[in-house]
Amino acid sequence: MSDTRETVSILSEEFHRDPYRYFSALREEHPIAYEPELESYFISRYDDVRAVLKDERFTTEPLTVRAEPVMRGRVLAQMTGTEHTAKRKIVIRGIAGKTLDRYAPMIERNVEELIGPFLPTGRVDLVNDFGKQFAVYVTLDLLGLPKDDWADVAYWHQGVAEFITSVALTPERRAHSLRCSELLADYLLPIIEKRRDDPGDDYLSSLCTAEVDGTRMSEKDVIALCMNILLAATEPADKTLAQVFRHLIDRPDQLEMVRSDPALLPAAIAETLRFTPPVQLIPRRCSAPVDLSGTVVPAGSLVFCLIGAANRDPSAFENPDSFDIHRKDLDTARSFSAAASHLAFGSGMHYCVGAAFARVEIEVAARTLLDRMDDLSYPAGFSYEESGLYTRGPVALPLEFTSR
Ligand code: 2IO
Repeated sequence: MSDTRETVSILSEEFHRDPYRYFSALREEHPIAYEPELESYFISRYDDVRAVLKDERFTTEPLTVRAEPVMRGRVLAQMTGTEHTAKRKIVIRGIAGKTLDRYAPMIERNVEELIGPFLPTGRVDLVNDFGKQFAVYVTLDLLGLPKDDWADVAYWHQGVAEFITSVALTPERRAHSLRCSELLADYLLPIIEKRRDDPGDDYLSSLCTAEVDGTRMSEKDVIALCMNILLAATEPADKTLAQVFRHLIDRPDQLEMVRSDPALLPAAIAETLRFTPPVQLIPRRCSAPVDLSGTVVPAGSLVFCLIGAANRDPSAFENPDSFDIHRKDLDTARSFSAAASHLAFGSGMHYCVGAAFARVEIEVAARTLLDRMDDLSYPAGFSYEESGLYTRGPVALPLEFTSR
């Protein structure tokens, strides 16, 4: 074991600016790195991260303080045993398999509506003019919630996400997040009450009426699940979409291949998730002493999996720092399932329930946008910047294009 400060502190400005620069040194020299200020271990090797995520001695207990207060109850990832199996099945039913196809037209409509005003101008910031609103729109439509209040929902989502993804929160920001969570719950409650009494054929209604052990979930349980879905569907979506465009624009040959064969888009999305995963940290609590790469992680330790580092481990992916939609070690067909080789959706029993939906969402959005926008480039003088340690994505992605 070693101190992260021997290479770079996870909390330093340099690491935040470009964590990818430090991943090889972490993997090679400090694979189990202790960060004293966070009293946590950071795990960077692919095999170790995979082992942690698949090993139930590493529990999701950290979510009791990180998520539960703003989710107003337990999220799916906190559950185990029969409760977990039953509720995971309820959640997955509406967002996987055959039902998925019916969301494609909805996603396409949202893209057309939101990109429309920018087409005549030939300019759009894919994150701030489009992506953030797009992510909220699709989530609201997915749940069957009205879109009139999208700006409020986006604001509350932001506050709640800040709580879940922070490494340190001031008391003021903490209070703000809790207030956002309360307002979001106040907004959802009457809608949930109505759907319980008078269900439609929407996803939220199915959550409201689904039975666990022969009885419906409590209102509180539905609120928490709904908040969980809202957060998990919205927070990574605009980041992933913007990264797909960035990686392709930066590699015109690969952009051209995707344009001439849109069937390559899933591979481009999977490679984007490997190369720049939107969720960079996954926390666990170690319930027993466990040996990882020759270091014993003591029982009770807080552990963070560095997903971005694991996804660029040369022991798992050849030439890991190059973006290549044709890479052989990233079986696209499996990349949105629990058999994925990249770790962007986690691994093991809490593997992302929304992975298949995410694929459809990003694929339809990217295809529709590519159809509308030709000759993609950045405005003169643009300098790229990312932010976020937990969830991470472009601060902005201003594009110039020819409208089609
Ligand atoms: C919502 C971090 C956006 C999840 C989370 C508290 C639990 C869980 C995740 C992802 C993505 C979010 N954790 N989704 O990492 O549901």
